[in-house]
Amino acid sequence: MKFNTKTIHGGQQCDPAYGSVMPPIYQTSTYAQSTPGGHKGYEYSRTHNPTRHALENSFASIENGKYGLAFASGLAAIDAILKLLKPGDEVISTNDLYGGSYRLFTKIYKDFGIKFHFLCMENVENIENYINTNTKLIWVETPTNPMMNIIDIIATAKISKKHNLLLAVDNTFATPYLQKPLDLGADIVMHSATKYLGGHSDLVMGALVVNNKDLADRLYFIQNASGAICGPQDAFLALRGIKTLHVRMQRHCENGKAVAQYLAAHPKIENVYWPGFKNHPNHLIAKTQMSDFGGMVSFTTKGNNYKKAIKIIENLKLFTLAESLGGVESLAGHPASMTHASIPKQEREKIGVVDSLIRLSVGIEDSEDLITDLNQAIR
Ligand code: P1T
Repeated sequence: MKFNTKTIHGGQQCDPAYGSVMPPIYQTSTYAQSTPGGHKGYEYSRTHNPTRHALENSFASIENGKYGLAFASGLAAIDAILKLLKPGDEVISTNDLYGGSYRLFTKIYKDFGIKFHFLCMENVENIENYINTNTKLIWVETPTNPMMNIIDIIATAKISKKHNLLLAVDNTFATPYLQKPLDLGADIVMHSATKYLGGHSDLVMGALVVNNKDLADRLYFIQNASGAICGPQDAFLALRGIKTLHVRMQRHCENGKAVAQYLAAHPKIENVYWPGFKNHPNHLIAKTQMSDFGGMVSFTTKGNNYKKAIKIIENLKLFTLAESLGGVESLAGHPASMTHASIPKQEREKIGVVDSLIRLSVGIEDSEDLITDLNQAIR
């Protein structure tokens, strides 16, 4: 099955009870048993739920993986990965990543005895300098949030395999429409399904997909033991969202390109971060591992002017100022005070998250309207 077909049919079957084409919302916590253990495959909804199961199959299918897991949020999915580790273990992570992931690493798991090294992975050779016998996991986000850096997944996977480490890739920005980390050698692919997979800004959810049975069993154990599962209503909504992922992503990419090109030509704009530009430092890697460049664009105002950046954000009418991304509607955010506020200013600025940085999640409206809106706000 090819990708577009998988978004609609992958891992899915008509409901065996009445043939309903969409999986019913099994809004139940528990399941009748005829005798202890005599059930139809479902005992308790923290462990299994048919609607969630259909979604987990869909996650696995679109990421070309064998096992999918759905969680209550993207961070709950990352939390499950970190629970594979033990005190004393070390993690090597991208230094430019979602602020909430950084907060989970440094404010929760650091206190449980796990050591994190944050580094620029644009030069993957850098990773080997930090590997020692305690290293267990490499954490990669690509494209990165919000600087749109690209990390070479194939090259990183070679290093992780050589040293027998796990490689986890946060594929939230790219989605499997653009990039399939498991095919490129990653062990775990992770999503904030809140974003493009759900696609309509109406749910909060996380996803993991793996190929290795032992790893899947350990993660299913953690999912059940810790209990950060998503509910059946949200599973239904995510399934519905995934069915249009390919058509939405196509438009996100077209509009992202139009907006990035408009901004790059604007005299009041300093830097535009979008991996589709030929002069983006990792453009060639992006071209190799992604099929297009996505709908996320970040930019700074001329002279790194914070006040002007805030004025632009306040003046936008069609772009809504809000946290999050990946919905059909366009959003604008101010990473320094919003999504990345939990990263200390000094650390933030080292990676380019300056106070004048604006991040756009370019939606699937008419691009002319989006550009008209940006134009009036910048003017
Ligand atoms: O919000 P949640 O579903 O828990 O997902 C966390 C997360 C993980 N990884 C990436 C790359 C993300 O962007 C996010 C969430 N990001 C935002 C809310 C945001 O506006 O950037």
